[in-house]
Amino acid sequence: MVVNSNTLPSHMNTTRRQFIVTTAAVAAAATTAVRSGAQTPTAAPATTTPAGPFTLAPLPYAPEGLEPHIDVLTMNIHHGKHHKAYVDNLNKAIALHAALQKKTLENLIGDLNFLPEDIRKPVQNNGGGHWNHTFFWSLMAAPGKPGIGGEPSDSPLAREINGSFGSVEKFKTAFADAAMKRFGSGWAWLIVKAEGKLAVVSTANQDNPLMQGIVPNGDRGVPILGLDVWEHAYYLHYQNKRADYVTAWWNVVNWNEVAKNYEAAVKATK
Ligand code: MN3
Repeated sequence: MVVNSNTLPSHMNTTRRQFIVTTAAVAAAATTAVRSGAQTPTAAPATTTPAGPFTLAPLPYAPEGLEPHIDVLTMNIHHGKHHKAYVDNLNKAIALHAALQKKTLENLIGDLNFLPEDIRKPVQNNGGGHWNHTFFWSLMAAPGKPGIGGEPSDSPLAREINGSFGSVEKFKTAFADAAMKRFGSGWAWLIVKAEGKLAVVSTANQDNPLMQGIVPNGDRGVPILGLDVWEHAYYLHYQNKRADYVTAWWNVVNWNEVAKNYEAAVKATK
């Protein structure tokens, strides 16, 4: 496994900051995010997989840590095979584009229309896949510690969820509904919209609410919680029972992280 020297929080902090600002400002702010640390590689043949600039960070917990809610085999395949493939294919897509290799991941996926047309779709799918999974791992933790599973403790996040949805229970119902109604593969999200309000949205495939021009403007915002509802995320353990996976997943949600995401996203809207 290739280890990324970037930490998860720095990816995500930068992501939150960048969403709100204009594209030009995003470009200017791009120096501290998920960066291409590598030097411009010599142009590799498109058939080989370049080693960078993007890398797969290790999971922030042991792969068996989310048992029994998410099984170790699923975690190992999901992270080591699926996520790794997104990273490899993203590197491959930009292998012949030295300038793009210096950009942050948020910069690449935030406005895909800036990309050469022939790599737009591969970057959308694989850059989205890399961002979404890096984010997803950070939102979970081994159950049993304060802030993991259950409901968020009293915090600006909990108060805003209560204010926006009526209760945490009602929020969870709305979120699970978005996860269940996503036909085929995709994600359910809790986002902070540009005006600072919470919303539950869903995207197809590896799209996410940061992608302007791809995701309808009404569904755009800074993700603070996201759930992968691709079958690869649950099929080994839950087979066709997506609802059981969604129900079990709440037991490993890291509310401490979601609360941090919320506060940073709100700060970025001001
Ligand atoms: Mn996945």
